[in-house]
Amino acid sequence: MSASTSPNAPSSLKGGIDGDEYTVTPEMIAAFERDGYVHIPGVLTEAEMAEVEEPMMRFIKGEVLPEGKDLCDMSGAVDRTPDEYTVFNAMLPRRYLPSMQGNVFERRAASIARQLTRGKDMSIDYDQLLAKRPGSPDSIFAWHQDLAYWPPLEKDPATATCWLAIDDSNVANGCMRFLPGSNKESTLRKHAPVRISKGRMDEESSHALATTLSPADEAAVRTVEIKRGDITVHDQRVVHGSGPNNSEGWRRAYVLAFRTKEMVEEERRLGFSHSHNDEFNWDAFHAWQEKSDAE
Ligand SMILES: O=C(O)CCC(=O)C(=O)O
Repeated sequence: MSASTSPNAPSSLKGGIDGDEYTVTPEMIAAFERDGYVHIPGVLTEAEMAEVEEPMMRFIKGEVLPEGKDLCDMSGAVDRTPDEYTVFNAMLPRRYLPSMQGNVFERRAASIARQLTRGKDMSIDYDQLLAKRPGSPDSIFAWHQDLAYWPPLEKDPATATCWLAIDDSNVANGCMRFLPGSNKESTLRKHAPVRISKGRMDEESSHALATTLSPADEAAVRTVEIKRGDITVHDQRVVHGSGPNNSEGWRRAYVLAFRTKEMVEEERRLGFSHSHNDEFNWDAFHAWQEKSDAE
């Protein structure tokens, strides 16, 4: 075991890499349940990072091309070519590059998702590569709750979304930020499609959704700076987003979302795969939005 995380904890409570697994500490589980997210350091070693960085670069260079809307700009812009995207988003990389399946991040994140949900049967629901272009003031990932993107199905909704930093992630390059405790709110906040005003783009909406924060929320926000190889894990309800990349380098992240096996099976049965090309995706969202607007 390596990468101990709680220097003050008795050694039996220290977390860290243990082969294909990563042992999380009780404090990490408590933080995840309380705040809706947790920072877990040292999940991949520098030697292991190549196994995930190399395939990611094949997507960024355009050597692997996701179909249709699975390659998009999550800044909200809809009039750009991939070499102009400021929040470059490749959905479902393990579908488009099957050699990624079973990689070291998948294996370790699976053990983390299981422990953070106290032993639930968790499966990979989707994966995603997100890269913010250097010096891009609009590379903002709008505030949202992940559940707002997904159909409200009657199965155990537990989710552990593991966000791996490929580059050190900090305020300058647009690290993740969370509103701790928002995961405990009884109802989902209202979301609307993001529109960036630029040329003809106003008329169209992008895949991205946004909710707004009150001044009290703004004061409570935590920006979470993490190192390459660290992850944050968030649940399905915590409000989160990220600021622009004002640095000279890319801010790259590899996201693996685990949901309960029963939920993933139900989503697939209904034709929802988290592909942005899914018909079900938008139909379900609009129906649900209309229903909640009427309430
Ligand atoms: O990478 C980002 O900035 C945002 C990612 C995100 O919102 C998510 O993985 O749910």
